[in-house]
Amino acid sequence: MIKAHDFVQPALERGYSFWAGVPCSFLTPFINYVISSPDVDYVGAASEGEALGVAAGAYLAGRKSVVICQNSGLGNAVNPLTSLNYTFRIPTLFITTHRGAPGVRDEPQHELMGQITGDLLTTMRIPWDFFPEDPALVVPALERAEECMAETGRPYAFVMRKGAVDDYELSEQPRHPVPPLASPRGTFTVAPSERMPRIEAIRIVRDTAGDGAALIGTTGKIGRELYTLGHRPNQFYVVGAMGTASGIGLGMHLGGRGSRNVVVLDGDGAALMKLGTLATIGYSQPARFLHVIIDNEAHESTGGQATVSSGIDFATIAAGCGYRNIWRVDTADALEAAVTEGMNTTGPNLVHVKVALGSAPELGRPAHAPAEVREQFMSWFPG
Ligand SMILES: Cc1ncc(C[n+]2csc(CCOP(=O)(O)OP(=O)(O)O)c2C)c(N)n1
Repeated sequence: MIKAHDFVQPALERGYSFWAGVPCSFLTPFINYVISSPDVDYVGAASEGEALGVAAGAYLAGRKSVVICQNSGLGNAVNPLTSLNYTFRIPTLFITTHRGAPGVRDEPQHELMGQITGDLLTTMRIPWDFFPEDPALVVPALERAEECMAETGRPYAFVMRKGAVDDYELSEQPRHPVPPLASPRGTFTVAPSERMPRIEAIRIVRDTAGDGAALIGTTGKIGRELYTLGHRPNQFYVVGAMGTASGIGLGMHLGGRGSRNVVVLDGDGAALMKLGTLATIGYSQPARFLHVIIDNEAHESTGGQATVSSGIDFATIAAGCGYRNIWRVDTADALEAAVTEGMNTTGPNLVHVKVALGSAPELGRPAHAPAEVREQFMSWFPG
């Protein structure tokens, strides 16, 4: 058994100061220490997939990051691990517990995942080892993890067994101030058949944001249309890991300590897939964060199948989550005005823009390889 600080302090000395995760009872002493440590920026995520998005965003802003979770959450993490971390070569240090370990009495819901945890990591080509349980083994274990991640540019995992870390009392957790409930501005006035094309909305956001703001385009044709309008190093296309664009934007803002405006171009389908992230954003209060939900009421990228968004008021949801300024728009002028104000007033802010169903003709895919996009973005982002 080790004490939490036996691991966290040497990790901090190596620069791992940005952590995100979801608790597990096996993690309690460890996570309590992490949350209580003044030197750690910790984001309590709504899901493990979101935690990986947030940690990836922090990495893009130049921070070494760690995700901690239960192995049940490994299921929630598979998509970002395989199509965000792997694809872009984002080396997050991943610590998962080992509920249901063979031979250890545990609850039935952990039985299968307990048996396959190591195999699942290996299948995802994530090198891993058991979390060190002797203080003398911590630094060598961290060195091995760092060597691996430097070599592959991809995650490395530690699997934490029951009782690996000694008890640590949870200190009082600071609560972020809750802003007054925002009143969304604007209403939708244009008939669905008359709405602007999605690429027109993206063009307005891109032009208004300029090249001084980080622009994150979600999975599918939003990212592809953003690329088609012209690649710039401040643009990052989340080609996989649908739903994580907003978490990536949050991690980027927090990791970069608000040094840049961050603008997320989300889809209605993607926003719905990780709706919990709106709560994490509202709680975290990133001041220079603008979330634009480009709503065509469909999964247009996969053929136009309806989402439930025609009956969803994202503006009210955002207000309830703690966003500060919120607009509903469906005209070009109103979108430009909302983005301009949204980037110049303390956030988190949200623009819900309704657009027509359809795509730009002959839409290409990013010709830049994901790792190249990531490298360019990181060179652009101020260190
Ligand atoms: C986890 C995951 N599920 C499903 C998909 C397939 N997929 C790619 S884009 C997309 C639709 C995205 O819809 P939305 O966010 O509303 O954007 P739109 O295409 O309408 O602009 C889907 C379902 C995926 N890439 N990843």
